[in-house]
Amino acid sequence: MHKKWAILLTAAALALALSACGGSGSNGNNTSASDSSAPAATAASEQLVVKASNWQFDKTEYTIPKDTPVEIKLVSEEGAHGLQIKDAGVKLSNAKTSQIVTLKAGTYEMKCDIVCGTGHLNMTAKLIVQ
Ligand SMILES: [Cu+2]
Repeated sequence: MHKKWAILLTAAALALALSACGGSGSNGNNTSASDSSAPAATAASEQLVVKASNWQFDKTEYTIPKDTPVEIKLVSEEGAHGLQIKDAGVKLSNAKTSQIVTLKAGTYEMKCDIVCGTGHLNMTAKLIVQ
């Protein structure tokens, strides 16, 4: 319990410090900005796992439903690879392994966007949204 109070007091002190040096007169609500532990608001109803190795993705075609939030997840099983789906605005790597997208029906080109070795140019696949 003491820890909890200490955190609350620290937060209060921070809020005071921030408002003291603000001076803009705006009465902005900063509480949400400090709440980094909350999960992302958008929840994906489906997940697509794309596994990458030297030098291929685990499938040549992936299919996901249209107009549905889908979490696209890149798993690099071997080597360091990226996954780019340009028309979907998706860019994944070991630094950022998943992204939620809601796509319209169509066929999207997937490729590795990290120069990963001799087979790099072969690392392409199709994402079919239907
Ligand atoms: Cu590559």
